[in-house]
Amino acid sequence: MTQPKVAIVLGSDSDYPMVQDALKLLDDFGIASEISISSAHRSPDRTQHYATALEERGVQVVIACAGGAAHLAGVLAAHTILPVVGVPIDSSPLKGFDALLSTSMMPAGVPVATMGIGKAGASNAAILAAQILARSDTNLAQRLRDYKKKLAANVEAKDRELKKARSV
Ligand code: RP5
Repeated sequence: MTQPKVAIVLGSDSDYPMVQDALKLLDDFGIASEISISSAHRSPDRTQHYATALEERGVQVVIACAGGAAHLAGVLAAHTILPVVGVPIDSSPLKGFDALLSTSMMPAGVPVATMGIGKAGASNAAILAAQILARSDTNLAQRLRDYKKKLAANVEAKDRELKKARSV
């Protein structure tokens, strides 16, 4: 089995639908990843052990997704020197605003690179992880350049479609 370079950690199985696009992006970029469930609050020992083993297992970037009073990204960041990307999940009555604040407002010394709330944030976390890995992988860097070209081509195609639809 290929050694994972990116580790995605979910606070709960209920967060899984939010990261499916992100998993596909990592696959499309050819980045080996793993996904696990570990809760900073419900399974603090598991979370600590997982975080401390990441570096020696060859993982390069951690993506932590959690909702509510989300301490998962911060706790992982407390136990590793790997870059931790946090994704606030909109699973609570506060619709992710609580998770956004608790993931982003880290004390000085323990950074969490916090993305936007929900699916878009999870996808951006995957792209950011790819960008970090691409600093030492020229093939991956080229795949990221191609991805950006595809984004731009999609906008132009939509622009053409809109103009066509309005001209009939
Ligand atoms: C957080 O609580 C999880 O990350 C999830 O977003 C939220 C709800 O978890 P469940 O009650 O659905 O397991 O820890």
